Amino acid sequence: MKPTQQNQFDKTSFQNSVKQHLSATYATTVEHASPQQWYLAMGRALAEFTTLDLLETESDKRIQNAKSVNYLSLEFLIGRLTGNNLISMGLYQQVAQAMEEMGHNLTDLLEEERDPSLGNGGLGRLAACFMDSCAAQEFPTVGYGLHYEYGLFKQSFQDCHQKEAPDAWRCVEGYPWEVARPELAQEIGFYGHVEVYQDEGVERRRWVPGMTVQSMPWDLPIVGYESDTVYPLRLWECRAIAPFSLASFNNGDYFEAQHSLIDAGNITKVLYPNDNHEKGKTLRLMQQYFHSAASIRDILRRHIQSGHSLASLPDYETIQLNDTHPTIAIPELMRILMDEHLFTWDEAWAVCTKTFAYTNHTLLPEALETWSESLIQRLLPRHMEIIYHINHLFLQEVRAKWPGDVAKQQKLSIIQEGFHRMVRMANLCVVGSYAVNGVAALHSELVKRDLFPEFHELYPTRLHNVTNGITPRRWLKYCNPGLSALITDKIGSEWPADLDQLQGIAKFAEDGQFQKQYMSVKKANKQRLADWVQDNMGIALNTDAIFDVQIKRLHEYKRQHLNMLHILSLYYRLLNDPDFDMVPRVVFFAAKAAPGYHLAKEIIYALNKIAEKVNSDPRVNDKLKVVFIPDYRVSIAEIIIPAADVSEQISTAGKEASGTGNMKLALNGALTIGTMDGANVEIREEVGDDNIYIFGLEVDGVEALRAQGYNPYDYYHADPLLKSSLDLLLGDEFTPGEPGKLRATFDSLIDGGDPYLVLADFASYVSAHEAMDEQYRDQAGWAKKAILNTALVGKFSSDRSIRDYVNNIWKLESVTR
Ligand code: 26W
Repeated sequence: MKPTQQNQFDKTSFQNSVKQHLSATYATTVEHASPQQWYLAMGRALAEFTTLDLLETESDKRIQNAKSVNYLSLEFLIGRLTGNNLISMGLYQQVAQAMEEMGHNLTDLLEEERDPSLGNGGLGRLAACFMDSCAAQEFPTVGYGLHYEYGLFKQSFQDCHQKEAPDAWRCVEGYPWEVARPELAQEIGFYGHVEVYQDEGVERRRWVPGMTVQSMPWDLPIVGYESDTVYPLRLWECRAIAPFSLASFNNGDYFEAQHSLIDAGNITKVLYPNDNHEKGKTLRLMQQYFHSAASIRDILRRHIQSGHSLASLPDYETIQLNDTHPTIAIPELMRILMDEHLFTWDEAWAVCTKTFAYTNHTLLPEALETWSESLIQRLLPRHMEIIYHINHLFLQEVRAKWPGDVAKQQKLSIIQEGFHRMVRMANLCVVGSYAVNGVAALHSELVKRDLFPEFHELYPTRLHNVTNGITPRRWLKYCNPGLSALITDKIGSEWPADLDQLQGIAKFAEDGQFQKQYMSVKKANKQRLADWVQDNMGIALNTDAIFDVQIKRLHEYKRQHLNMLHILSLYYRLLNDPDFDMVPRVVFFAAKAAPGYHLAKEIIYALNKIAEKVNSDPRVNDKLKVVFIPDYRVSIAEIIIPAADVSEQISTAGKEASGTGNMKLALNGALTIGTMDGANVEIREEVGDDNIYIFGLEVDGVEALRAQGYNPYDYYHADPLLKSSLDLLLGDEFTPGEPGKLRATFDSLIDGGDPYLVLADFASYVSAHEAMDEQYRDQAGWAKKAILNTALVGKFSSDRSIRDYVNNIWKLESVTR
């Protein structure tokens, strides 16, 4: 299907609209406008199309009468929208031409856009890929998130240390793609108390909040690929209800009067930068409730305005909870149905448990959310009552299933007993949802086996798997135009909407001519990255080297420090073993560390220090370079991924729920070096054992080693290369005159007990790298493997993930426009 925009696009009126925005919106002229203003005006002119389609989609009766999914997520890491939307609208060439005629290069203008970095990492990026796939396949969807004033912090390096700076992603002129929807604003309460009253002989309860704020929605258009469907990503901004209390204003107490304004403004001020680690801060719970309450009200408003009864909610709406962050939506829906719409408990519970579904994204204990009972009690007193009652009824079920088993009740209870009683959000989610899923086959098995085994016994059909995916529009067609053109040349242009078609290039994997074309695209992408590094970091790179890439949040379980040890081992061998021969290699990192995560920041510091020394050491003879690219974000991933030869997916087995960078890199022809963890397991299934480099302990090996008592010293003393590599961290090799400045990593691995088994996997990791080095010397053989990676990872299109959700969980139909 072709977009109407493409057929109706009128170049002259588009150019006029851009000029109109230059003058009317940005108060400048064609002669004086900066590139930034040209980009903004172009964005506004394009957004006129998408806003119209958004409103049309919204008022389409067929959509109102169909079942929709509401994707609730505290994070949507959408990346730049302009280039991607142009591709979806089918207008890329035409707009490039139109802008060229006005004297502007489209590629340069697209560089003017700031990344809206409204997410931390995997979970937020997944939400963005899922929105794209819902729109592409026209499954009715609304995404609900928060309109943070500051997204994830900007990272820079000062003396090799991470420095954080606020990221005001919208800039003063505003973001051209967003449209305010003040008519959909609502009031959201906090604090206060619960009133009990009699209503015709029935005892009822109502919450009287002590503070109310306003939720103001901003819609971003999610444009369906080559369709006219545009769904909203609705982001809530928190505002004060009235600018200030008139009474105190008239008292002359102007600053007191603005107090509420200051408080309310705080709620959506900034995205919390913790990934996989919860901190239990009050403002974070306020964000979560604000997000849930605004979204639930909006869902109910749409439902009622479409003429449906509240009891029929599950027939028209399903609510997907992206991890436990929006869990409070469950008691909120209960509260509204009972207290405002006079449902009985059983009626309300029947609606809730047919409406909510929950995705688990992590098994790490420190990431599982618990909130203090006393905090919820204070902030949301009515919700706490409802949670108690949910738990009371649930524990009756537990007692019926396991009579007399007190330990079971304690383990499963939504309330964790103890000095400070805590509410376990994951337990509340499992009890209140009709479906719970993990994000890769292995992860979902571990969810059943280790995280929720009793829930699985109690509700045997509730737990599912939906393996994650990535949108091929952004992560191949848009970011890798060279490879896209080569693929289209061989198999036609339908593959971005049906990624399994990539199998069609497998038959060219051994075709010498195709291999050369494929590798020359890779080379050009490596040059593009090398140019970026030269321009932005002043490091010269050799594009004949292996480009070895690890890009993801900095976390011990992801083991950037295992990669560091490998680098140290190469450096050691280059300096000490005259016979050591290696293919030149550039190791790239990009990663942000949570500002409070001390060891993660020490690892960044060490990698930067090592890079500084290695890159300028004439003794390594340009065989080894280390490049830590600052401020990792979607737009830099779009440059790194197409240029990668090697993809590092080296988490401790059982720790990475899925990973999605692994999929993007494989799709773009990087060979994975990885553990049997997350989706790596399924990537191996798809590409075959010959085309992936698997190393290290598997989940059962990890467990066995821990059970027998793991001692990192044994490995340190038994493996001379490991010892030599680690010892480099103790001296002043990388910090001249200041020995020991890099010892934090050493200490955590040796005295700290090496909680992620880095030392145990070192030898096997080094051998896997040696095998890759050997393979790279045979370029034809390497090309074959790379081509097969591209050809065989069609399964990891997020279109497939969304179809799995639709068929197995959401049960809804697409509505084509
Ligand atoms: C409350 C603190 C907090 C913040 C974020 C806890 C947990 C999270 C996220 C769930 C962490 C996250 O992004 N998990 C990642 O989700 C991806 C998408 O499913 C997976 O591919 C990654 O393996 C997983 O780490």
